[in-house]
Amino acid sequence: MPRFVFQMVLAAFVFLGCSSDDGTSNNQGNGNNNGSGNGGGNSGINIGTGDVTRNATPCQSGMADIYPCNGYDLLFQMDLGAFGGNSGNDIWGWTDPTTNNEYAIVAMDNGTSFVDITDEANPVYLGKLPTATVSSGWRDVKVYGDFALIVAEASNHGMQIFDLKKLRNVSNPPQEFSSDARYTGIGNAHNVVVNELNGFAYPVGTARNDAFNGGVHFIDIQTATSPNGVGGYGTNGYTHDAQVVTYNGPDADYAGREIFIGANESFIAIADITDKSNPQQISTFTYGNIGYTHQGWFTEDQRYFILGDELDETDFGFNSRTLVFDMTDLDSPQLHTTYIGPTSAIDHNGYVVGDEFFLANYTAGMRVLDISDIENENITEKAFFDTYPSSNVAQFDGVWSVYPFFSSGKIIVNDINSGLFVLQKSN
Ligand SMILES: [Ca+2]
Ligand SMILES: [Ca+2]
Ligand SMILES: [Ca+2]
Ligand SMILES: [Ca+2]
Repeated sequence: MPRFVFQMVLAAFVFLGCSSDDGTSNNQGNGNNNGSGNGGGNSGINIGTGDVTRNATPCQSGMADIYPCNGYDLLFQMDLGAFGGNSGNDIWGWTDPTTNNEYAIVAMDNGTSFVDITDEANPVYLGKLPTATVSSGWRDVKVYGDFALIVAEASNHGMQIFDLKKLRNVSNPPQEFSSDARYTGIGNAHNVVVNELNGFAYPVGTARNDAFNGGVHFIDIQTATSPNGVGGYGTNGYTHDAQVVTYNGPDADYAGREIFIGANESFIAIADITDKSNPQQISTFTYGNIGYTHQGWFTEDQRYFILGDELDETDFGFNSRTLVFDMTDLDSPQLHTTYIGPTSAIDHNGYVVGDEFFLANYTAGMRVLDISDIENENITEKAFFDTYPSSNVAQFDGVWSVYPFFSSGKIIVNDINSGLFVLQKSN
């Protein structure tokens, strides 16, 4: 979310009161790794107990315990207290390639927690990696191979690099973890993007006055514990969030190229970043009733890009609006259709799996959209699980993000107010 809005809305909260970052400081441009972890074992941070708040509860007659639902059951919930957190934010997942065990990586204000969700009847909270510097309401995590990459809007945070293989043998959980490396060529960052195919991490939303104007930094993580900054792209200014793909879509002009699609606050920017020393703008485009161009994701065929604007609901008063662009020609994308949801809640992060779009819809919870007929502009809601039962109003509460990529079909959700929910499609 745009931090200026979040700060206005929640300025009274203690967890933001300690954050002084304004997006204009604490970056050192294109520096390199300092090679060291962040110490650990004695941060004094509350790592929590890992207590399960709610056990398995099927969705029956539209409810799972107190949660409105359709088509998804609750497997278990661990609230923020289980992790010693004060506010939840991003979430991602890791599947151990040797055991196929599945892990939730749960980001929050004061650190990142790791939960083995393989056996939903006996989830194991393994431990927590504290923030590298101070707390922040904005933390973001992605995975490359066996490593988690973690950034935050905390002064001088840099990018933590955590070897997930350590989760295989935790003798006395939960424990306090330390990072295995930390890239300090950035300070604060709003998000981090990974191209899983080529071993680069791309922090975005860094300081607006840094070497790349708060755009994107290119960090070679092919040897993950030795991250190396090799450039960046700032032609289009500040990037809030992005996706980077090795392009395999319909525009033959860019076959096999590495393509960056940035959500740049008031427009979308597409660039060819294959040559890290000479990235090239492809196009920029915008749309009507713009609020804040927030985050988007390609359909699997890379023909359509599904975009969330985070402030259009509050600025214009319509229900949840998600925009779909036809990207057949990356040089000239076109607005294809607009999806309007059933509630007034704001749309946040969204991800595509097959013919489904998993939307983190703040106070309306997780929403699952059927995009199988997106070509004919037909998008319909097929399921939901509402982790924020008290309302569906347009405010920054409820689901921050959802990770729908586990092969087991488990869906993990991080709710700002009530932590980790692990869900599964109803039988
Ligand atoms: Ca994020
Ligand atoms: Ca919207
Ligand atoms: Ca083209
Ligand atoms: Ca709700």
